[in-house]
Amino acid sequence: MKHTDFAGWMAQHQCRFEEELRGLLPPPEIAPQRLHQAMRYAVLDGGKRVRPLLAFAAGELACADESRVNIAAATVELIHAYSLVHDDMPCMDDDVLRRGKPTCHVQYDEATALLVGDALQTLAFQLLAERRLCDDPMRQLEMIKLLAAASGSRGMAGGQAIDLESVGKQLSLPELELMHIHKTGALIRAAVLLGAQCGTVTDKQLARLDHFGKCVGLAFQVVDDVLDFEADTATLGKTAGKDADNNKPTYVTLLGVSAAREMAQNLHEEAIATLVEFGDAARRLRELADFIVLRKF
Ligand code: GRG
Repeated sequence: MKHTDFAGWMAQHQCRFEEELRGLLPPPEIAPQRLHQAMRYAVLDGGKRVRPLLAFAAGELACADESRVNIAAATVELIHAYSLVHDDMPCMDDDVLRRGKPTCHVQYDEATALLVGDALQTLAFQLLAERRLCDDPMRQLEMIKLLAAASGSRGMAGGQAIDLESVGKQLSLPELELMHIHKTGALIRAAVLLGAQCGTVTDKQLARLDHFGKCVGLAFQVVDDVLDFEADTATLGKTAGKDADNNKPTYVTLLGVSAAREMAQNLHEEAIATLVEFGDAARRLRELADFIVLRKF
């Protein structure tokens, strides 16, 4: 990797990863063309790629082979993209703008968007089962289980269910935290752990990385709530102010903006403290934690 500054590192990985995704997705000219085109529409040319970047940073820390981390990162991004497509549908958040362009069901149609989500999710698991990510087959099986747990009813999908049930309700801070640890945090945590497990890490190091992932996952959501409240639609590339419009409990409604920012800062400090023993090997993870908390979109 040529770049030593974070911006260069990030840009180079984002660019390379885009090509990787292009190659992993089904070609647009292969039948069923419309579904394949819609899958590519939902995944390519957009998004910050925060989860893949976390996987790359954790992979670097664990001296993993980059070609293996590429696959791990792609599986997480495919699950993330599926969740955004389904979340935007009329039966859920009912939104028209995502990543600066019309949402998948607006650009195509609802039935196609539903299938796009289904097919992206299964593609993620197909890749995880098909490609060699580490030398120990048992560990690879654990990686498949990890992504399944992070995505399912005890992870992201479960968090989304709590989210839908909480509309119009007043949640306590622990309840809100529980929702977000599942809805947003589980996949972010999985990204860090999958990236690291493509390389060499001890169980103790993995536990530290898990705690790091938990802290940045929650910090990501707190910042997301603040941005939804403060930023504009053009900057975010998605409809701003949706939480208030939907009468959803958020860190901003519960704590106010400045206490929410303080909470993100505290989580950031805890995340950084968790990385101390890794020294310079954790440099990119530290920089990503900074990026997650300081981001403007
Ligand atoms: C439909 C099973 C199912 C789950 C949906 C993740 C999710 C659960 C819904 C997304 C809604 C949302 C706005 C969640 C808040 C945090 C979040 C995941 C924001 C979007 O992630 P970014 O900012 O998006 O990483 P980009 O576009 O940059 O990839």
